[in-house]
Amino acid sequence: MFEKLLIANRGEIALRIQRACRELGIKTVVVHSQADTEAKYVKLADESVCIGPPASRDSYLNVPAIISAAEVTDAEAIHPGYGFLSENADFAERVEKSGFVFIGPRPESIRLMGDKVSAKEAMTKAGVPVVPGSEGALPEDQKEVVRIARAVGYPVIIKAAGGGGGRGMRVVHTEAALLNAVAMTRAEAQAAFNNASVYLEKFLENPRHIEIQVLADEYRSAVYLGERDCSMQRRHQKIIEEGPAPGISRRLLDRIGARCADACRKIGYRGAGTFEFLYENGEFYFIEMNTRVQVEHPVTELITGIDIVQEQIRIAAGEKLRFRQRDIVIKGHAIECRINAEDPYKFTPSPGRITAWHPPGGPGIRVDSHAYTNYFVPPNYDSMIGKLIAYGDTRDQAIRRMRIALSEMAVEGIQTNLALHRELLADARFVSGGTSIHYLEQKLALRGA
Ligand code: MV4
Repeated sequence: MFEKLLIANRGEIALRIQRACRELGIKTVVVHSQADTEAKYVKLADESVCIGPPASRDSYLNVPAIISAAEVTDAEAIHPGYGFLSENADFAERVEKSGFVFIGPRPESIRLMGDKVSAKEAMTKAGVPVVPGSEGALPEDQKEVVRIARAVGYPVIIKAAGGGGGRGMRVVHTEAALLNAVAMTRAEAQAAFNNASVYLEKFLENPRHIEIQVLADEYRSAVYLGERDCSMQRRHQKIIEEGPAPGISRRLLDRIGARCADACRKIGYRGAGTFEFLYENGEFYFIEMNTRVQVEHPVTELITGIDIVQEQIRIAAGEKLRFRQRDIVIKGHAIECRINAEDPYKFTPSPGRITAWHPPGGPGIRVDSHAYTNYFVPPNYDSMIGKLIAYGDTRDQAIRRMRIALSEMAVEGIQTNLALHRELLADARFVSGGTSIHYLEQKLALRGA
């Protein structure tokens, strides 16, 4: 096992990774920007290195500064967390070329999944069901594009190969609108991702977003750790995640999970990963794979009893997976509410000093946060300041525990979305379970009217 690990991230996930390291007996180095110098989790690390000014570009995305910090502190491995450099194949390569271990997949796997066309191709080959659409990237030939869209059937969606997470997409309802939409998406994709490659899919009108968590080791062993339902989102920002996914049969979920684990073995995937699916009318359709630890990983940790961050580190250290599929038992239900420093109605960011921080507690409650009374939420980064996770034997118990936790929790000095969470946990449709990816935005539109 490593003696010392560098954390190339900030906020709650930097603290989460520290905790995993501490339990594994690994010393931690945290790199931080000038905006995060005073944060408690920075002081808590064994060592810290300031790597630049507040702007992410100059600090958390500053590859040479991060590599230098690993060199001067004699760290052996680098954990990228989520966001920032976590899915940057060039970074993973630089880390390894500099003699450090990257806590994550091989750079080739990150690259394969970073290009959504090659990701979809690989998954098709590996037997994972994908959304019907163009075979690979759309050709230049306009007649061909028209023919492909007709064969798929309207509505269709045009997506950028270099996009993902909702960036660079366009829905097309009629043939009249097709070629212009393709040209526009291409131009935007070229500008945003330096990659004009686009592809086409059948547009699913009212799906749910279900994702499968996997772990795979160097030796082609792979397991799936159940699923999460992440349909409660606004503008591609997830707000609530839960697992298991309500109302989907375990038989169907086990079948898709087994396909994902099998795909990991086939492509030689290593580390933690997440297969994203759209789920509609009883069918799963692969859209993307994330090659990092995800914000919502605690949902899976609570229903499987597996520490995903520790397993990431063990896998990167060359250990074999410590469990087979039959050892993985999904037990109970977990719900996560993302706590954001933002206006609960207008969603504008609300950075500043937290004058009072009262986290909840009690049976089945987990709070993953780096915040505390007097913590200053810097304006330079994502507005998420913590996660509230409730576990119960049943979904109903998890909901009741989450409601209590939300009623206990208080944050003063900044605005938060706690009021929105309280409203959603009381929402009859949420309580029934199984709402689509459009539900929250539809509800908010009604609330605004
Ligand atoms: C889709 C889709 C409908 N049909 N693809 C958005 C984020 C990116 N990961 C894929 N996305 C979508 N792809 C087809 N063929 C609808 C979405 C989508 C969405 C997906 C997951 C979670 C939230 C979403 C919100 C709007 C649209």
